[in-house]
Amino acid sequence: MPKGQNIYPIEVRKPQFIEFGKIPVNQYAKSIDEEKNNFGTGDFVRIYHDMVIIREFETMLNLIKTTNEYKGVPYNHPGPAHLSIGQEASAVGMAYNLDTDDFIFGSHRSHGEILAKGLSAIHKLDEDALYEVMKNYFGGAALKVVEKGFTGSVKEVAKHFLLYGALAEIFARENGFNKGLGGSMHAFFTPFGIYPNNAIVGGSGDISVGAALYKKINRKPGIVVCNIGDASMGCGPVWEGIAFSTMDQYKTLWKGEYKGGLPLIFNFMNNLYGMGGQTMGETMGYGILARIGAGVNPEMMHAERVDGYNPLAVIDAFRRKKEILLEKDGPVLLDTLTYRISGHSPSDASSYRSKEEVEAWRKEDSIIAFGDKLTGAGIAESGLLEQIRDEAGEIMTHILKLAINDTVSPRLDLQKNPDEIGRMMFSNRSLDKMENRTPEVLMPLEENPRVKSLKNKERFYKDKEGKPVSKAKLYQLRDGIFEAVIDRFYKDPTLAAWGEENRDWGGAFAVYRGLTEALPYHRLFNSPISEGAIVGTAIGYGMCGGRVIAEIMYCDFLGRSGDEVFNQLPKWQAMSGNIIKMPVVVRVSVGSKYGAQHSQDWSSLVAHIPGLKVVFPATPYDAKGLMNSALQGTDPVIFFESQRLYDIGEMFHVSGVPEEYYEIPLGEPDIKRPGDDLTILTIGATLYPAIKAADILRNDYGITAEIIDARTLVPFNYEPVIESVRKTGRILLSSDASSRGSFLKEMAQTITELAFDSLDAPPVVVGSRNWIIPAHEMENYFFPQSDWIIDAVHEKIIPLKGYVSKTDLSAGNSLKLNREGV
Ligand SMILES: Cc1ncc(C[n+]2csc(CCOP(=O)(O)OP(=O)(O)O)c2C)c(N)n1
Ligand SMILES: [Mg+2]
Repeated sequence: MPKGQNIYPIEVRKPQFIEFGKIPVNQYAKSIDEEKNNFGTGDFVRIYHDMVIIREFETMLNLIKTTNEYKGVPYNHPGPAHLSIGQEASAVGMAYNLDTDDFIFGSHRSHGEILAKGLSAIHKLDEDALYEVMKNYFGGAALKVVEKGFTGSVKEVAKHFLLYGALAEIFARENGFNKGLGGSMHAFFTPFGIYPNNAIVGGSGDISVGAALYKKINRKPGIVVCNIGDASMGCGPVWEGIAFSTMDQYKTLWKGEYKGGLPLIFNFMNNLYGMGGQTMGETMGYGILARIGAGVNPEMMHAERVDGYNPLAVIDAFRRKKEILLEKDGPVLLDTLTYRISGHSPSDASSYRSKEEVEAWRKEDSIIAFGDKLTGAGIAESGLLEQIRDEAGEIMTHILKLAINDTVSPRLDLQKNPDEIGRMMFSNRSLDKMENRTPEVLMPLEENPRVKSLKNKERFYKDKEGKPVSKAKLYQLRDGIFEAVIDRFYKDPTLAAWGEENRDWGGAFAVYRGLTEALPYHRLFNSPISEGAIVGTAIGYGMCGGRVIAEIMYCDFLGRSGDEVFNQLPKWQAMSGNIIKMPVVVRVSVGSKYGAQHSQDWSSLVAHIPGLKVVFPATPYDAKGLMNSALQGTDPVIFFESQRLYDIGEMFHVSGVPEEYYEIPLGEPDIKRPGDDLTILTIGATLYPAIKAADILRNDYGITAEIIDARTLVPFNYEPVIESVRKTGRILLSSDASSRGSFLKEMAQTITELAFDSLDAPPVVVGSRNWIIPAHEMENYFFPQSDWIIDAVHEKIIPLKGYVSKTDLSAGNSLKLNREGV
């Protein structure tokens, strides 16, 4: 417990100096003769072979891109190809010692890493295991192609399988590793330990940390390697990933076998450029990238620069660093110095670097240099090396012909099955737990102090006499979320939760009070203030097979996790061809009282992103049932919670919130009050002003409003809403989001299309103002009030006899506000 880790002024105020140790730079100095003790002839030749395969693969793509032809085979590839010609030694050295249990993540320039890791896996797996993998992958579709008419060994078939799977993926063919939905920059193949590569620079910087957490928390074998570029050192997710992965608590607070650092290597493939920006000398200030490690922790992340033009130096570094990880002293930072002789992409005219520089690196070409070493040391004859190069050309021609043949390698037929990609956006599974073992907890559920205290709470807001229950006795919305969460912790051994103030504080808004007593550190922990990495690590954890709840303390801070929420979390299920699941629930608290940067409702932003489920309960009954469903599912769910509602009791479900487990399916709106004259559809906390408005409409004007609580934004079943509109002929929609571009507009549009004939008036949206959110004392001028709803009914839907509007809803005012952009 941090309470047991006292920080006394006498210690931290005393004068001292921070000492930095030495960071090795290119210190590998073994001769090839010395290395004969570590490698047999077969090993040396294998290293050469793997580098040649990568070179030929990339050369083939380069020729296809620049000349539309390779060895007489014509093809046009319009998509991306960020090639790694020059970086082969770094890739092969990185992968050489890794097992299939060791996972690699990558970047936009990872073809070489995929092939190196794949060839390493083929080398390590026995033939039966290898055949099983190929046979089971998408029903053996790719295997059938490469096996046909081929008489070589299983290992040779596997080499063809690897090259074909990768190339077919790059060319967007259905037999590709990810059904052609990942493509060049995202391709991966998990059975060989190849995890997603990423088109967003630095995207793997925090996702890979989540994978390492998955291994640690679930005691899985293996390490994780995050292969990213030197320029990604300028990216937020990378810094946040480093912060997250080096937290003291792994070594100070995590207990028993969980104690110790993460099994993770940040391997910067340092080719000295980020597109045209020179990271050494222009766009960064680190000089030598490995320096960064010195500032991170006392271990200096065991940082080191290694010569990535020598495969043996890289292998040596990975062997040493892997030992550090197995001693639980990770993570490690490696600065693997390399150079891409090819351009950033084939269209790159290299206007930012001199011919002399490229020539100087070309002269040191790692494949030629390594070949010379092998022949010089009498390890291989030059004829053998030539044969390897020739064979690489032949195999590449063969694979290319297979991959571009539309009959053998078709694309997904979206003409015939127009919804096929749609079906892959979500995995839509219902799983109690992601793995079968006993969950680690610190006490029986019944003994938990919060669970015990909830037994004495009133689960409906009024008692038997109809009197409102006191706040102290009331079962609140936060209790509903807590019950769903703790229940899942006792069901699913992989479930872990993290975010800011998740542990001793009891969750920022007391939702998690009671969890600290129940759970060991490795299942519930405080994160750094790294919203990007809070979500990014959850993504990595989820895609490896664990269930996770990540928390964003205020909706406004979603901006800090923009890449993770917009580009990563929603994409990987479909981009994998539905191979991976993403059981990640991101709890997002929507604030109030704290002004412009702490009270925004951004549900519309996330609902706009394909691939996310979006939930916004407004009652304790719904909060518990929807959280249960979110946690039972295998899809990413953004779960909004209004801070204005955490204290609220159940007012609609008359039998109160059940103690038992129940699920409310995501996507089903709920009629909170029936009515005949007008439908009011609400999202989130606006349910309550809508109820108040409905009371006034009924009592003063005899108009009965049917109130429907959306509960979920995505998915959404419009049928109950359309049915209601058929009855009432009128609909008003309201939520706390600023009205311009809010999700309500999307709903209004869809309802107009689906129920135009039933509508007596256009759907009317009542949202918040398009302003900054002012101080609490002025909030009533910002968020929709019941008066605003009645004004809108009067002005735009049904004139109310004798009513005088309090706000200006005239067309003129609307035009003016739009003209002004407010
Ligand atoms: C967030 C983001 N910004 C910019 C880009 C455009 N871009 C693609 S690659 C690249 C350079 C990356 O350099 P580095 O990380 O060193 O990798 P390298 O290309 O050298 O392998 C840039 C700027 C991007 N894909 N993602
Ligand atoms: Mg670079």
